[in-house]
Amino acid sequence: MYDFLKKLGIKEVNSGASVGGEAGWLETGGEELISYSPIDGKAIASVKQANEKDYEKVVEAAQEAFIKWRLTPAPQRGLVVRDIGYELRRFKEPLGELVSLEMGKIKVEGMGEVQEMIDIADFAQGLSRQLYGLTMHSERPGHRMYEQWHPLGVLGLVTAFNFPVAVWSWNSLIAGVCGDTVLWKPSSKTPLTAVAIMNILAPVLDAHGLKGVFNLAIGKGSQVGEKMINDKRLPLISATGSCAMGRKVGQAVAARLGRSLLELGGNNAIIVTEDADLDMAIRATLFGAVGTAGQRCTSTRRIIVHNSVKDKFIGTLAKAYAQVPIGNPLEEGVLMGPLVDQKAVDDMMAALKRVKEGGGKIIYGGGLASVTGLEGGFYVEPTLVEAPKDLAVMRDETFAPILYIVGYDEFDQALELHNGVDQGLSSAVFTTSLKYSEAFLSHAGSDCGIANVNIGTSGAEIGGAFGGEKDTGGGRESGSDAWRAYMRRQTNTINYSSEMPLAQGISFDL
Ligand code: UN1
Repeated sequence: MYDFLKKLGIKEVNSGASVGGEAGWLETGGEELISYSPIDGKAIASVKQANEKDYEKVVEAAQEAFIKWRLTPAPQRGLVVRDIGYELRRFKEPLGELVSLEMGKIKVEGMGEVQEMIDIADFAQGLSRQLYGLTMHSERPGHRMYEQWHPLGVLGLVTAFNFPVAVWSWNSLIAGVCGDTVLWKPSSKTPLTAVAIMNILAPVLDAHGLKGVFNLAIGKGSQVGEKMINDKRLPLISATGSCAMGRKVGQAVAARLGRSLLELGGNNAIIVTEDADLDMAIRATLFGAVGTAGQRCTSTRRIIVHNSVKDKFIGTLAKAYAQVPIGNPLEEGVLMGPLVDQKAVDDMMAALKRVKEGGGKIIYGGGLASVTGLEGGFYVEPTLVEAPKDLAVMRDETFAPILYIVGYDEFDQALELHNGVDQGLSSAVFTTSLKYSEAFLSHAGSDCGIANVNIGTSGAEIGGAFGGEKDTGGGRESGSDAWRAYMRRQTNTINYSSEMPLAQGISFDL
């Protein structure tokens, strides 16, 4: 066993459900789930999953805790989150390493992910004193109007494998200062990072005497996930994953008139104009498309490049691709680790088959990559495709390092191609022209939730609201005023006069 696993309290067999604190682990009754590392395909450790009964216990604990937690003053809730931030700082390296081991991103990216957690903890603590509502001028004399934000209840949180810990923190730490309690179902591909988080949290929760505020239930869809989306006791479901998953979650939650916050697929493009700084564009593209082996929601999947610079762009990028060190993500110097599992490899190969059928040309890569000593791992080559404008597979999000390159002549045409997909998460333009950059950011420009100039599509800071439009689901998480999704707004009108005037000037006297 790796040393960092011990530091994080990972055992050979771990409980899959916790209601917080050292003693909060449940004796779970579900099936055992083995977590395999994509690095070598070998088992790391396992989790005894939660079954329906365990799920029930965890929801009840979360509900019970909410009754008290919602009355704890928000700045005091902020202090708990602050202490979680301190612990995350202490465990940044081992947790980053575990993320790397369990999902395959390179160690610096794993640590970067933990840094996002630390940053959001700081943000959330500040926010705990700034959950502001507006005041309005009443149209009636002697009346006052204002709005206040109340805690919502138990948040049901479903996270994906690719950011197994950061997305937990964006949701849980913000929801936590908002006065909600949280029931977390992590991806079954990354159960151990979830166990590690609960272990890191345990001493903080114990020190503050908290149980049931931050809860975990690792389990099968039928025993945990399905239950959550249909459970009226969870007023908000926040889910990250594919568009197909989001459609299912969104419909189930809507059917019970619950709220959902969806952060789904992206099909992120960069427009490279004729006057762009190509060196910057290439560097951003490389990180965006090859980083995390193309497994970020924000990964760059399409380049829409002006035809006058297309060949140069492709030539330089192909050279850069040939130099990408592929291998064990825990080793220094490696820039691309494996895909998460065999299915991800199969999906990539199926997409490349469709590329060929649709008349696309593979300029670089396209195959599996072998790493000596790690034959059981899921390594692929980063792949560049020169694509005709109407290549059907380019419209889908394939969670793999495939980058489609399309040429254009007029900027309007580039925008049309850019917006001509179902997803709307992240986007960027590389240009030195004010005209293009403003057009890209205008109402008629990018239709995505994130639009950048001379910055790539991935690697967003936590301070902004994160999420996208169209099939990306419309949800916003993390910074700015994304906290509002985790609270309920109440409009209050107070009459301090001795009269009873009605609004809209209505008279209703006998
Ligand atoms: C995700 O892929 O689900 O902007 C989140 C980024 C990261 C978060 C990605 N800060 O790439």
